[in-house]
Amino acid sequence: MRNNLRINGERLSRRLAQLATKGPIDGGGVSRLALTSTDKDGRDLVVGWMKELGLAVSIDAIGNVVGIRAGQEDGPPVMAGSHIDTVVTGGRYDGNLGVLAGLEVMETLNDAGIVTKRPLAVAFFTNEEGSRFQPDMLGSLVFVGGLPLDRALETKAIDGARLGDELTRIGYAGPAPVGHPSVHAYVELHVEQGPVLEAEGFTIGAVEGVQGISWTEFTIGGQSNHAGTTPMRLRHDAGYVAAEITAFARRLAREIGGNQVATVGALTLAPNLVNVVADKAVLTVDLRNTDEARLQEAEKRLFAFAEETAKAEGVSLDRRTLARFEPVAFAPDMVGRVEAIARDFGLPVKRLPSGAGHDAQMLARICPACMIFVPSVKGISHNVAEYTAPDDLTAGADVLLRLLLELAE
Ligand code: HGY
Ligand code: MN
Ligand code: MN
Repeated sequence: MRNNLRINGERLSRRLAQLATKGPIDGGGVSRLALTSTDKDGRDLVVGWMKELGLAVSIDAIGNVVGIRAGQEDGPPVMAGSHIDTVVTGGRYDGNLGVLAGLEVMETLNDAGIVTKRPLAVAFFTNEEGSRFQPDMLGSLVFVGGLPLDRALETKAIDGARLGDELTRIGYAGPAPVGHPSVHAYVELHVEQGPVLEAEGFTIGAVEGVQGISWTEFTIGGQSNHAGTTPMRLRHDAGYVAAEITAFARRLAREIGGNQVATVGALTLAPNLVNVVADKAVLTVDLRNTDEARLQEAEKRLFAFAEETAKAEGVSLDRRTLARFEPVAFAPDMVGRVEAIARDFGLPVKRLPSGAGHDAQMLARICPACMIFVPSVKGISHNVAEYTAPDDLTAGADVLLRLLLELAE
């Protein structure tokens, strides 16, 4: 009976569409930055669904929300989860799919009258995206004891807000303690957000791990001056140094090759005027690689270049690490199960690393964890055009259902 159990794809797609009405933006995307009022709206909707499904909902002191479905026995739950905060130009699947597919599994089990031996849980973690508050995966990092709660609460947003104040403002500073809760195993269903599965004709990704992430913020202090009267040899142009670092990051990724990626996603100049030499520049550099040694080499070369260029231009240079996570490998036997279950369902499946960071990489610190990917059309994500076909959503959620049932027995 259990082997024939499948989720209700219609119902899953309906929930995804409903959640996407919280913070909707043109083009069918979503803007639900962590701990904003739209994040609260999304949280309230999902918590309401958790309660409707009979889950015992707990909210911890960093705003992580866990809905528990009782098993025949007590003990650490088998958890499905992800995040419902998005980037400003977000799609409706990134993170949301993993949480709503977890709910769909619960409802499917409710409909079938199945009670698993171990308890099951569905979780969403605070500030996975790391767009508003850094680092990314902040909530799950606190959940596993990787970041002290009081430090996390003091985190300042890019808009200046204090994380703890925002948590209180939206009513999600919960009573549950944080740090090392017991979880039996963790499975996260997520859209690939890259081009591999679609390009190679696979439906399921058995994710072997997550690549290393290095986020650095550079602050450059120059001298504002008249754009017309100041000879080039007398300039201390913060904007020029920021541009050099940006171009260098691209060259660096090309030279290192392999999986190396480099992104300057945020760049602000001051006073940001057409006829004034910039006296201040703030930019972020996102470096990633599946190989830790290569990632360290990339950081070393970037920092050396930035320092040299700043010195030659006679500007000051400060550097701040916003996030730094080494590559993580998922539990090999669980990766193997994702692959075997996909094959069982007749779904073409491929093993691959994750280019994006995920809460699963934090849960892997306290329990066996793995991820299931489904294809992203044209590999697009962090973009309103993010899309995954309903059949692929359903296929991924069916693999999640089967794996959770196995782990919960
Ligand atoms: O940046 C990331 O990889 C994720 O979207 N937080
Ligand atoms: Mn995500
Ligand atoms: Mn994301």
